[in-house]
Amino acid sequence: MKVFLRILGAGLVSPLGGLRLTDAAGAKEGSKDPCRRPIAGDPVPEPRDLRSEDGVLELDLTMRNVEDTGASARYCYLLPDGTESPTLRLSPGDELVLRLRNALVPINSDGSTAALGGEICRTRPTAQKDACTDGPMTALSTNLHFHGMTVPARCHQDDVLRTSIQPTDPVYEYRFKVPVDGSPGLYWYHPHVHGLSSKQVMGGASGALIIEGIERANPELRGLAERVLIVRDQDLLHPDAPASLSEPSAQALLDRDGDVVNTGTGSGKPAKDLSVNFVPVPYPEYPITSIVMKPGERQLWRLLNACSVTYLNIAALYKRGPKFRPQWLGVVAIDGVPIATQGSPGHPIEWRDSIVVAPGARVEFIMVGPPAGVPGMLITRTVDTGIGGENDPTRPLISITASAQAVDPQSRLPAASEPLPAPSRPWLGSVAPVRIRRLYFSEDDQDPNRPQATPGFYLTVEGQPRAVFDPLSSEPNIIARQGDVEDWIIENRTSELHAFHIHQLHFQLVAWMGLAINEPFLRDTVNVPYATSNTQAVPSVRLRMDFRDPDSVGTFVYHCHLLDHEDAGMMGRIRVDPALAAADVRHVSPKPSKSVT
Ligand SMILES: [Cu+2]
Repeated sequence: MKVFLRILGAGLVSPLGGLRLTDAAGAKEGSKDPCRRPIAGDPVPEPRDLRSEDGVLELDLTMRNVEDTGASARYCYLLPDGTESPTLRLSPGDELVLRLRNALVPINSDGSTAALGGEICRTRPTAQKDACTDGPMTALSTNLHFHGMTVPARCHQDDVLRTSIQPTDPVYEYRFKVPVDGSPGLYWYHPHVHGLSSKQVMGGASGALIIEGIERANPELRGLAERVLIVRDQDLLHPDAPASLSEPSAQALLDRDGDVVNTGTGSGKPAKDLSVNFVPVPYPEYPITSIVMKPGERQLWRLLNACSVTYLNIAALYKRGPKFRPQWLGVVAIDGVPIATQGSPGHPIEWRDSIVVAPGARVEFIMVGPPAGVPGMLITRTVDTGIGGENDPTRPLISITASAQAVDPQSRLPAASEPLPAPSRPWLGSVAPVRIRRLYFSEDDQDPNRPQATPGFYLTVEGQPRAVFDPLSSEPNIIARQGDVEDWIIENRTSELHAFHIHQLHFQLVAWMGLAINEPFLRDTVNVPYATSNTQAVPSVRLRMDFRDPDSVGTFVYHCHLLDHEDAGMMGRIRVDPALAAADVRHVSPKPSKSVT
C-alpha cells in the first residue's frame, strides 16, 4: 500500500482531470504514425461512440501498424478521421456494416516478419485471392472476430477459420444483424488469424461493441452515466528498470516467451505493462491515469479485458482515515449477459469487493464515486497464475477523484425504457445436458536439449490424439447438434492458468473443481484453475454449453484466450449441425443420456 500512496500522491491530476487533447486525437489515418497513443499520466479518454441510425451502423475501419520504440509493434483500427478503436453501439435487430481495409506493412527490420510470413505461406495456396475461401495466410493477414456475439460463423459475418484478408485485397465487408434476442451488454472486436492473434491484439487492435438496452434488463441502471474502459497489455516499456524499493525483492525469472514468471509474492516486475483506453500505466512507477466523478455518483463502468495474456482482478479502494479500504462494486453483467436475465433465478446485482476478469472477459459494474475530498483508485490485485504462469502483480490503474464540477461522461443510459421480453428458452441451468464431453489443456515441457524449440500447447478432446491446432484441417474435433445442451468438463493438466473461450455461444459454469456452484449468469470465457503437486484431482470446470440458438450452426473454434497459447495451437474446431427435422427424429435412435466423446 505504501507504493500506491506514493503513486497516488505523485500521479494525481487536477480534479477536473487536466483535460488536454491526447496525441491520439491528432492521429490521421494515412499519417506516418497512425497508431499514436496517449502518454502516461493522461486522464482516461473515452473511445468514440458510433451509434446505429435507423437500424444500421455503417463504418469504414482501416487496420494499420507501426513499429514501436519498444519491443512490440502497435496495431490500430482507424476511422477515416484517424480516430482509433471506436465503440460500436447497436440495438438488438440492428445491422452492422463494417468495411475493413487491411493497410498492414512489414515493420520489423530484423526479418522476423518475413520469416513468419514465409512459414505460414507454405501452408496456404497463395494463388487464391478470395479472402473468404482460404485466402493466403501471411504475416500481414488479418480478419475480425466479434467476441461473445451469437452471429453465424459464416464469411462476412463471424468466420475466423477461413477469412484471411491481405493488404492487396479490396476492402472487405462484414455485414450481419445483431440477434433480435441478443443480450444487452459489452462485447468486443479483434483480429483472429491463427498465429497472429497475440501480436495484433497486444499491439492494440481491439475495440468495444455494445448491444444497447442493459437498463431494460436491470431497471436500477436507468439514467446512469456509463464509461467504457478497455484494459490492454503490451511489452514492458521499461523492461530493465529495477523494481520499486518498497517492494519485496524478487528475482525476475523469464519463461520461454520471455515473460516474467509468476513470483508468487503479488509484486515484482509484471510480465506485461497495462494501459487503460490506451493510456499506459507502466512498470515500475505506475504513473496512474485518472477519472473525475461527482461525489457519491453512481456510474455504470463497462470494463473489457482486451489483454493478450494478463489476468485482471479488479478492485476499488477509497481512503478512509489513514488507509485505503476496499469498496463494493455492484456487478450487473458478465461477458455481455446481465445477471438474472434469460430466466436465471439470481439477484440482478452482485456486490463484490473484487472480481477476476480473464483475458477476453468483460465485467460491467455500478461504480459509486467517493465522497468529496476522499481519494480513490481502481486497481488490479495480483492473480496467482500458477508456477508456470506470467507475473500479474497488484498495481494501480486509475485514480478516482470526486468533484462537483466533474464533466459528465459522453454517454448516459435512457431514464426510461421497456423491460426486456421474457426469454424464449428455459434458463440454461435448468436444462439437462444430452451428453458430457471431456477436454483438457496440456503443454509440452521445454526440451533442455532443444531450448529454442517451441513447445506445443494443446486443448484436446479426451480420447483423441493430442495435437496442436491445424489451420489447414477441415476435420472438426467435436460435432454437436443445434438444439442440444451439453456439459463439457475442461481439465487443466498444466501448472498455469488457462482461459477457456468458445465462439458463437455462452455457457453456464455449473461446477468448479468438482463442486457444484451453478452461477446465476452466463459466460463466454472462463478461467480454468491450474494443477500443483499438491492437487488431489486434476483441476477442472464443468460448463453447460448452449447450442440451442439456430445461429450457432456452423464450424467455429474454442480455445485458450491467452493468445500466445492460442497461437501456439491451444485451439480446437467444432461443427454444429442443424437440428434434425421432426420427421428425421423418428428415424434415429434415442440419444444416450451420457456419453464421453
Ligand atoms: Cu492458455
